[in-house]
Amino acid sequence: MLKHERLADWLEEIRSLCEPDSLVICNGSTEEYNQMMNLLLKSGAARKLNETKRPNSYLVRSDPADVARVESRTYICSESEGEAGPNNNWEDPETMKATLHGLFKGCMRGRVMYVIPFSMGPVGSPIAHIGVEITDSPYVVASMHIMTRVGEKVLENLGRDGEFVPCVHSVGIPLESEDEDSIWPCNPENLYVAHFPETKEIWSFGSGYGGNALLGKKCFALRIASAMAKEQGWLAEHMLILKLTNPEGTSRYIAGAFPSACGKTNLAMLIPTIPDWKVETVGDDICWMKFRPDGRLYAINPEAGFFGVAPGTGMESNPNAMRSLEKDCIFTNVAETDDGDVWWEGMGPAPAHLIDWKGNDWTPKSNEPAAHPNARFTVSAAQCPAIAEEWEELSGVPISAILFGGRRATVVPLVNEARDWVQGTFFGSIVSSEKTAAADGKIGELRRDPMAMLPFCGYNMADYWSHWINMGKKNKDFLPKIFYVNWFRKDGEGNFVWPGFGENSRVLKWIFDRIEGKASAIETPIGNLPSPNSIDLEGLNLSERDLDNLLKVEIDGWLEEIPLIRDYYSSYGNKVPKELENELNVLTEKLRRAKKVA
Ligand code: GTP
Ligand code: SPV
Ligand code: MN
Repeated sequence: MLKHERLADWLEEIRSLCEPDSLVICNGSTEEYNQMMNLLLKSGAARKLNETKRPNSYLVRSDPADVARVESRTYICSESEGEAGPNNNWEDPETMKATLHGLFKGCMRGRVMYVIPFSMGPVGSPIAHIGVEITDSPYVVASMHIMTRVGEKVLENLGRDGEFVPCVHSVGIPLESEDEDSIWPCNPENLYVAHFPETKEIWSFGSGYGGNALLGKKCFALRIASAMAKEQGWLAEHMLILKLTNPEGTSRYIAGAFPSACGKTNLAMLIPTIPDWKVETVGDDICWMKFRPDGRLYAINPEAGFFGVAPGTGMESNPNAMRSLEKDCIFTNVAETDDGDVWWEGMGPAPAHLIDWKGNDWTPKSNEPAAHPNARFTVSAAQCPAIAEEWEELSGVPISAILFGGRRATVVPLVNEARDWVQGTFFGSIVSSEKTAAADGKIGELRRDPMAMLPFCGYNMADYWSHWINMGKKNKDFLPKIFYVNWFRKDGEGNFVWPGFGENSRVLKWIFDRIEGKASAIETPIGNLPSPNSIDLEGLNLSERDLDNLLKVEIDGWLEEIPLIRDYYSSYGNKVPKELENELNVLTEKLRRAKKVA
């Protein structure tokens, strides 16, 4: 049996609390995966897709009330409210524990308690960490197989007393003997996604979907890991990692933070439209970074798979994603075609008839989308044709540039280079973005989402900014360059001005050449913008007017932004690092001067 005493004791504690019928320790095998999928087929939650068209793949439909992360029910339970900060919902740890114990008491009756030992990061990497998720959902077990490294190798690595993050999950619906199970059991009225950063524990109740339930992802790899990273001097970020190679064969690694459903997967898998440049994928959502003794910042992708947004993904926009999805996939809340394949908005022309994500008939005349806007695919990263050969390198890859971005129709230019790490941290801290369907709430509303971490920072955001500033102070020699990018500017008619997707390679090229000291830039009040003609626009049909729009310094727009940033900063009281306050003052001063001259 288990040689790790603390793990064994904890399993016993949770077993006696949740009262499952039985307990299974998962080994991560294909057989186990197939068993889980068979359970989902039997319950009606999953359908097997056409074996010829989409081998070994499944379509799962969740309950329509359980389709995205629920930020309003996500808690950081640190000792004091100040430590959690205004960026988080806070509850006193003891109070939350009492609530959770009430909810979890007997919650797995009639069900199996699965125990999933998993590693975030390649087993044995000095940047990796181990977790153990307890769950009563076969969908979660199957998804964790794809998204993390599961099994005996992890237990071996844990040994007798290794560190692990305990993660407890239940869909929150016990099955009494006479009950018939729901197809997708969940308990939205009593939903809690609770984190205890001091004791490094995660408890999640009532949802079976995505970031609420696959606890290795946002809960561990971002919220708990960000707290660990602060204590231990590293960075846990909501970032993609890509490898960019120029025509001469020189490669650089770039990380990029964009809010949920704002383009990380797409950028990570991009196929350049400029000749002889190459992008390969290291990660598409989460990035853990540590300084090594050589002074460079090294990154790993702690995940083993992609849980990507399906709508908008097509052969036009993201062929590498489409090719990753040809087999061995789980699709959740997409539409089903008459021949047993999948479809979603943005994949291509709509078929004349579909079964929509809720299981209803759908035709192009229907008023609602066929796939839920937050429909997702779950697939092993190894299946991506553009995966970089070093994506599982134990020591990680050295990062040369960090990008911050969001969805902004105005004000923020296509690309803007920070003069140094402090200004780069300032850029990250002021990112705002239009809300997407990845979380509950009003779509399109502009909100601050600093470093794309607003929903994922496991402690006070202002302390996190200080941590960023400190990381830069300690390691001055080879700091990555930082850029603020925006693919989402719109014209007066509401159309995107920049074509985006593969064309973003033009911006990546400029960034690469800035790292190499080749491309030129002009100093402006807001940062270093590309000088005229320094972005390669060869072969792109972009009008002079559009280019001006993309690269202009909107002095009035920025001046209007200043008081909003000031208000946002002051919501953190006096905790905002003085370096960032200073950046804001310098920016204000420069804008005022520029306005006078104009
Ligand atoms: P999470 O998995 O939620 O963290 O999201 P993500 O950041 O990986 O987002 P993803 O790449 O899946 O993009 C989500 C949406 O943004 C899709 O609908 C894309 O079509 C759209 N998108 C991505 N890149 C671009 C771009 O360069 N331009 C435009 N206009 N849209 C884009
Ligand atoms: C996000 O919302 O940023 C995601 C999807 O990557 S989820 O795993 O559901 O959080
Ligand atoms: Mn994400």
